[in-house]
Amino acid sequence: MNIIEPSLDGTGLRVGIVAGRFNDYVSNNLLKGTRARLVALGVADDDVDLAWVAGAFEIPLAARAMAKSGRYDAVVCLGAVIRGETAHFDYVAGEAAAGIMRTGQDTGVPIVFGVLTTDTLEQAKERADVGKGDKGSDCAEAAVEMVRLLAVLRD
Ligand code: INI
Repeated sequence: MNIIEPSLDGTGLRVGIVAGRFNDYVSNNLLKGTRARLVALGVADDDVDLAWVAGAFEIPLAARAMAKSGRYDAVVCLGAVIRGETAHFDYVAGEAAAGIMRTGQDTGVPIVFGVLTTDTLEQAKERADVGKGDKGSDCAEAAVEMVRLLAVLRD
């Protein structure tokens, strides 16, 4: 069996980030983790572009525009949808997830799903916190790994 080893070499990669302003405290912490990890993996900070959108519902459209622009090797989507008391959660979270997945499938550009879906704000804060869950950092790794993996698979 031949195992395709994962590469986390981010040298030379250009990454787009779309972040939802809704629950921006959480998004900003996710962003901190993503940015720091991208740089640690060799991505130049100047090669990372960030676009804010109103909320998770808007993320797929902006991510698709970034992916189709040809300017980015990967797009990272960051945000937080918190259940609260309303059924709105299911629509926003479900459509964001489906739209983000579809964007990757349709464009062939790796799109990373860093939209937290939690029952409470506390859970979202904990997962986003750089010193705790650091989900933003995981997203940076997933982006770089997918770019490198697809390059091998498409070769
Ligand atoms: N957007 C979020 O990113 N998180 C949420 O928790 C949320 N809630 O709870 O409603 C949310 N709603 C806004 C939505 O994403 C759109 O911005 C809005 O509906 C305008 O299209």
